[in-house]
Amino acid sequence: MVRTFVAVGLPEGVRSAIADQSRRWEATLPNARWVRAENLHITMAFLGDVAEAAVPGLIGAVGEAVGGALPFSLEVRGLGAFPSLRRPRVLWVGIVGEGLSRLIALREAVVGACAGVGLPTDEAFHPHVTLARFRAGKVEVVSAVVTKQEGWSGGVFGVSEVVVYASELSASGPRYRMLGGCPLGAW
Ligand code: 3AM
Repeated sequence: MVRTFVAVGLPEGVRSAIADQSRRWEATLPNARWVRAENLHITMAFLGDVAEAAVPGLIGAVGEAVGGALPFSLEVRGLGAFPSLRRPRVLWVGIVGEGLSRLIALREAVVGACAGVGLPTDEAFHPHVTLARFRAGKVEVVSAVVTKQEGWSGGVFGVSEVVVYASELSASGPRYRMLGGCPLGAW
């Protein structure tokens, strides 16, 4: 079995902008587990354990579903917390920009493709990039950082591919391995 998810990766420039800024936020937000720069991404669908033999079919179905969409731009901007600012467990950067509706449509296509190969997901989609996880986030401190950083931007970038990843868990945190890339505008 492979622990699998489908995501939009971020280019190196955006990942390092977020990672550099995260180091500053770390000073005010201790006791958090920060996502490593190379792991920053926008999750579209978490599939959990998938049989190894089903992976090529999954990549093919996602490729078919997203191949008809044209590339578009997004911006990573502003901070927020899940499930809420009153109960912060996850700190995230938001996704904005003219491409947001395109991302939502792309996600629908991905979810449909996954369901088509017997891997349904029924979670709501909240486009975000996870930055850090807290065991018990200090509500006031997290709120202050989120409010102050409302307008912070990690940059604009082009989305031209959806990626199927394996998430390998270990004591030092998850490692994400690309199983297959599904380019936009392929047909
Ligand atoms: O992009 P983020 O970090 O929000 O939280 C996990 C991460 O999302 C999520 O899948 C992404 C890649 O690991 N994830 C992990 N386990 C999950 C689960 N059981 C999950 N999402 C839903 N259900």
